[in-house]
Amino acid sequence: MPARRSIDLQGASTYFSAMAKLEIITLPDPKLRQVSAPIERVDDELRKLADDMLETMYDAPGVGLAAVQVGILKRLIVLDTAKEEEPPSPLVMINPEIRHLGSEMRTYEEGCLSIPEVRVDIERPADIVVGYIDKDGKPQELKADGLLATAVQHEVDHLNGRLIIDFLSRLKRDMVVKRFKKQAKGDVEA
Ligand code: GNR
Ligand code: NI
Repeated sequence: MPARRSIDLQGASTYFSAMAKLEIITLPDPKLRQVSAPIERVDDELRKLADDMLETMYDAPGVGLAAVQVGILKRLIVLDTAKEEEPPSPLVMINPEIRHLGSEMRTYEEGCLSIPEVRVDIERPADIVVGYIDKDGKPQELKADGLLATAVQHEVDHLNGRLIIDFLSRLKRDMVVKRFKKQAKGDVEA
């Protein structure tokens, strides 16, 4: 009888599994107000989650996505702010930490996949330095400006339970929340 090589299936289910689109949670889901927990190990399961989040983000489409938006309270964000004519440049940031905020400010009209159809003008620092752990578990530091600087701040806000409506007046914020609560109950289409 010829000897047969045994096949090690350890980790195979994650290794071979196809990417999957995840469901994005929306206002007023209370998870969006929770603080996400630091990640302690970078393993295949986490890399799979990051890939699934990227697929979900590209499908939406969006320029960033925080794990909490797919219901997972971990400090993981994905981003891609490349323009349509540019090649894709997916970024995965584990435990992102903003280390420096520049003094120059810039206003962007921000949207959020968890608050569909709402846009808010938000003034934030134009330049930042963000530290994070990459998919290989290596510490990285990145200087960002433009849309990427804005998106990183938007995503890190998500990890701290902060949303774009928090930049509105209380009256306007309450109006948005009320509308989404009503929608969630299935009352109306507005
Ligand atoms: O897709 C998105 N667009 C966007 C535009 C301006 C500033 C921030 C963003 S992030 C948003 C996707 C999202 O909700 N990420 O959390
Ligand atoms: Ni968002």
